[in-house]
Amino acid sequence: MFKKILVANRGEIALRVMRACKEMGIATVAVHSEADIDSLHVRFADEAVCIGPNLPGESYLNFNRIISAAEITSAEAIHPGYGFLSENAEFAEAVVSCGIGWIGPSPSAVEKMGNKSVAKDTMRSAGLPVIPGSDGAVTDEKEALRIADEIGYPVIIKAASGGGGRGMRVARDPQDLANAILIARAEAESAFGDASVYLEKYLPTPRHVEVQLLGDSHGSIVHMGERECSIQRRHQKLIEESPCVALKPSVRERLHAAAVQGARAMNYTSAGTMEFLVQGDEFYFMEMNTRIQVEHPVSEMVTGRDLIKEMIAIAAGQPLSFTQKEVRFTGHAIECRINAEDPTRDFMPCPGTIGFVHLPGGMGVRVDSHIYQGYTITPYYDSMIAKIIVLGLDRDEAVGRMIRSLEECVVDGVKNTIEFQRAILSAPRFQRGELSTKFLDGFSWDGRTLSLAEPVGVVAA
Ligand code: MV4
Repeated sequence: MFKKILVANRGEIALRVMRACKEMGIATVAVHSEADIDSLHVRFADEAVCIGPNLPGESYLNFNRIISAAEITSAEAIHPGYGFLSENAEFAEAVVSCGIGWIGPSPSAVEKMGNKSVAKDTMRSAGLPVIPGSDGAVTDEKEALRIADEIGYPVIIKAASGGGGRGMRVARDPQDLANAILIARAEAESAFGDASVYLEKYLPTPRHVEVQLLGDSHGSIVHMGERECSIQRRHQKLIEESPCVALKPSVRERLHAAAVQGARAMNYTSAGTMEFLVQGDEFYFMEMNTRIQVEHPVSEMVTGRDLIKEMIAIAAGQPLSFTQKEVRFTGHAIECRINAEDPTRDFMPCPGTIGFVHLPGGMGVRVDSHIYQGYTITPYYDSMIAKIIVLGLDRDEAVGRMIRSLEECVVDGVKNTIEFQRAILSAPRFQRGELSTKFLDGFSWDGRTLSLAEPVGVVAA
């Protein structure tokens, strides 16, 4: 096992990784920017190295400085957390070529899944259901028109190098399509340096359901169940839960089996997530994330297993500590992300110094957060300040427990999304489980009352 690990991240996820290391008896190295000198991850670590100024490019995204910090401190492995360099295949490759352990999937898996069109082709070949559309990228208009005609309108154009909702465009008819392709290609070129786009049938009210996977270097693949992440705003997830209430047992079983089959086809190692769109009883592979995700605690709560510890053990060459049969699913977990943003001002980030803070506790409540009284949130990084995760015997208990936890929560000094989250959890439609990726389309919030637009074609569990 590694004796020392460098955590190439900041905020709550850096703490999360270090907590796992501590429990495993592994020493930790923090890296930090100048802006983060007073951050909890720096204090929490056994050693800390300042790697540069505030902007991510000069610090958390700087290959050489991070690898040098690992070399100086004799760290044997690097955990990248999420965001920053976690899905950068070149960085993973650089780490490995310096003889440092990479706590993540192989660089080739990261690269393959990084191209969404290649990922889709890979999973189609592995026998997974994919959304009807083009085989690979489309370049000419004639071909696009022919494919759209075949699958029917509306269609969606996605950037191959996109993901997370960036670079998408919907076309409702053939007149729309030619224009949409031109715009999508131009946007993709300027945003990702890659103009390639692919086409698929547009699903009107899908649910976003993802499967948590773990693979070891001995060929074992297990799933840790699914998470429903349909409640999002501008492709930022706000609430995640497990299990997904919309899946009947036979569909859930097929979904899990498909995800495992896909991971097996690419000899996947480490933690990963396969994202699907679910419409009715049909599910379709969409993307695979080759990192630990923000919402991973939801799966930890329902299984009682530590995903970060497993990632570390896998990177050290150990087999998974359990088999699929040993994974037992208990109860219902929900996570709310709390951001330092003003929901009455289009979720504008609100940096500032935290005054009084009280984070919730009690039975079945987990809080993953890096804030403390007197901590200053800088404008340089993500605005998430806490994740509240609850476990209940069933969904109703989890919803009640989350509302109670949000009511207990006090974060003075910065505008935040606690009240907004409480309003969503209290909405009858949320409580009935009538979720889709359109849940928040057209909502309004005045700081007290949440109004949701009329849903179309969304059904409860
Ligand atoms: C779709 C779709 C409907 N039909 N693809 C958005 C994120 C990106 N990864 C893919 N996304 C979507 N792809 C087809 N064929 C609707 C979305 C989508 C969405 C997906 C998941 C979570 C939230 C979403 C919000 C809007 C649109």
